[in-house]
Amino acid sequence: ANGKAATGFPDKISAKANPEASEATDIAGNIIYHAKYSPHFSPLKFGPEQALYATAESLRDRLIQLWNETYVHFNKVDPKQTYYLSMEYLQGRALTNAIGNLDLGGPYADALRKLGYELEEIAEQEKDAALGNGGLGRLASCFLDSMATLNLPAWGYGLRYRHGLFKQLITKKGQEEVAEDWLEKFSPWEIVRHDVVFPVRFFGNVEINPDGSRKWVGGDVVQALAYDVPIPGYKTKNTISLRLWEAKVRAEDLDLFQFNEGEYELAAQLRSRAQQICTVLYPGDATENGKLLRLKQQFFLCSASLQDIISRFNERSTEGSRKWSEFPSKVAVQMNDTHPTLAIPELMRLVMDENGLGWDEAWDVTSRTVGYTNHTVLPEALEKWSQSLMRKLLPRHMEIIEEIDKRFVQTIRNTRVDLEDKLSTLSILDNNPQKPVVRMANLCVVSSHTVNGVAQLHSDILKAELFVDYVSIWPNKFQNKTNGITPRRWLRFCSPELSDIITKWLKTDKWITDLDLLTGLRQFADNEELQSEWASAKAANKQRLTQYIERVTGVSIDPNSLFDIQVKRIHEYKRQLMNILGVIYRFKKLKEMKPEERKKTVPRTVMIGGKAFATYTNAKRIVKLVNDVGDVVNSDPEVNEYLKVVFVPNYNVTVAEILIPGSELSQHISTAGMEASGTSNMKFALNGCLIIGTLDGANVEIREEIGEENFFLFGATADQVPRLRKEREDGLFKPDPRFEEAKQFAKSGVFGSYDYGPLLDSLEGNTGYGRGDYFLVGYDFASYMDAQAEVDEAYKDRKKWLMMSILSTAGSGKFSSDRTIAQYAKEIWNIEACPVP
Ligand code: NBG
Repeated sequence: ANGKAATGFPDKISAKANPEASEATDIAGNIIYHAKYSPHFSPLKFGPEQALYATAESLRDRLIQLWNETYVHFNKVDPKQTYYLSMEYLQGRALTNAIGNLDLGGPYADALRKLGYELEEIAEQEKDAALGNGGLGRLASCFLDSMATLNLPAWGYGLRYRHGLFKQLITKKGQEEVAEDWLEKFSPWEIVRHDVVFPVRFFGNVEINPDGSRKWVGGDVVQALAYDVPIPGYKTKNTISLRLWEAKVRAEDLDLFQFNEGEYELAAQLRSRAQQICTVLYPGDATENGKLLRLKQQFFLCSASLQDIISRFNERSTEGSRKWSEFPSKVAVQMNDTHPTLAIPELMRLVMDENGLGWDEAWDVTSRTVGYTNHTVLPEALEKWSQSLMRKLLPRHMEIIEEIDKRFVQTIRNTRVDLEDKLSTLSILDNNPQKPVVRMANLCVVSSHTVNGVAQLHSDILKAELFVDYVSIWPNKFQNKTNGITPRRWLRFCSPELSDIITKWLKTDKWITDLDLLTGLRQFADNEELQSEWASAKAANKQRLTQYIERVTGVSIDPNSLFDIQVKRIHEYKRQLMNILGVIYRFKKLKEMKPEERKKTVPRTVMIGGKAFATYTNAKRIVKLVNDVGDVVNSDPEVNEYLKVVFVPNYNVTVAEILIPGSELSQHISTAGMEASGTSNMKFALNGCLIIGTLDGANVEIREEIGEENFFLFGATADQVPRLRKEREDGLFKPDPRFEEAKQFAKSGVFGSYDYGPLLDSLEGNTGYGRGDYFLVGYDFASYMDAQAEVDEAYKDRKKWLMMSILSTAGSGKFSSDRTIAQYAKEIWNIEACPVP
């Protein structure tokens, strides 16, 4: 804060309740109004935290206004609307985004200055809303931004977890997890809707009525209460909703009799079971552990959302209720991965049991309404639920799933004798007597009108492998929708300097909503003036990152070194281990050099960040290894001028917003065929950061778009992987000497006394430990190191590097989530823009 205001209210500014205030003075007055009259803190103090909450509330007033207008408009026009069902949203901070999308950057900055603060300083007080694990959740958040910006009638539904993704601490032991609490004080961005409450049942049993219809009764009934997080579009009035459900019980569910008897725990049993539902985000990413609570969460999301959707469908009809056959022309439900699959049997149940329709009509309604997006081919991440667990928790849904399966199997038997022997994998129920399960992905494919992958290669793999036989049944069901990212958060707001340069050279800021316009930069890629402006924006971002690293890790890094970054969840298939082995090799070579030789090398700072699933031992060992290598390298006086290694703790959306703009090289080095898409690759490329990567996920398309000469490619291709794994198994693999040398050095004890044997042995062909180098680090290491050498060469040529960097941004237009969402709208949802006048 720049002075006295930090302790008390500036007395020259009078409080104003008007939310539409737009002059800086009026905004300042509105902020003061909230600080004084929103009873969250004791009076008198107006520190940065109070300023944050008051600023957010003043923006919330506007958001509510816009949200209401949008709601009324949608109600009037009654367009077909999409509902995006997702167990995860990684929203990050909201303040800068809201101010930017509402186009109030200038007035808010001025207003805060009048109150003695800088906007950035206030923005930094905000906690991340981290209701997601990684790419899948962040994608959902980018999609919401694009839906609002494109004025689409579309909403997100999710759960209001009390504790989002854990906070990662790095200690001597490696990663430690601490619960995060984004609601510790309160979130200024949510609006509770006390009038939007739906009952959700668990357990109980199915009763058969005299007419043969069925009813689910008994069990526990929990209430779902709606919280709306307004999502403003960029420079449009349209403001949509992320509706998050919270689990509650009614007052009468507390058994006062038992309570008075002193049986407090018994009396409050239902309440405590209800509270558990939204207590924590399920901490899985790509791997899932089946648990009762997780299944409850999934059903809670699906049931509450569908009841809400149906009530809106009826509310918007002039007669108060309308024909069910119209439902699919008014409603599209998109399932973000298999987590919300229960939407299928729940919609069937609601239509049949609560509304009296027959099976055929209900099936027609459901299968024309739901679409499914697949986000992974990793077998361990394809959800399978135990049939007995499902029957216990959701007896009616289990019946419905059995019936869907029976009918599907029957149809195949009648029409496709050639698939008879495939039925054991195609059917929804896996009746293996040892472990009977429901295969959720199969239920999705059978029931959805459309199934899509998230990058071209991934969608091709789905069609050629995972879902190949379904493709022969429904050739037109399968699509590709290459992921995208919002250019607002991931360029305009996180790198304002670079954005201004782009706007200046393109002579328009229309690229912010029409990202293909970036191709206009190509013609200037070797222009010296642009290059020098580009370099200075990059330098400023590197400087900001340098300070951040120093602050959170205590390591001082050289802002003139090459900034090389790999940030994403820690997973063996993403091969952070290959990265750090490469670093170990580089360190060893540097040690062996004479001082004058070292001087000729390109100084590098390697930054690695990401969270490991708490029980994923090898992932945690990788975190530990990176930290140990960093400790040794960074304190080695001979080498640390040329190499630094930093583990960036607690990687999240906010940290990404600092890292990505400051990066020059980023690593997307998964074993080909395993990363469905990746989305940080798009963020880095958009920010002019070059990629070293394999032909995997969206890398393939990024390389196509920005030009192969601007991409450092290495590694096996997806189609070679099965053969290479086999050769590795059969002992036919001849390792590159560099690979052996790096492993030996890692094992030698130079990096401390921790036993890295089990981790490094996973890279061996056939030891009892790992999986015989399943991820092919050994095979790809040689070409990886060659590509890294190319990187060093390219970096020495400053002009060339800058040109490549500009071309990278120029070629990133395709990866706007506006493009992705426009395609979903047209090719899957069949919805149209509905702009608020
Ligand atoms: C992840 C993939 C990523 C992809 C995101 C978003 C899951 C299950 N999948 O490659 O691993 O970019 O989804 O589509 O989290």
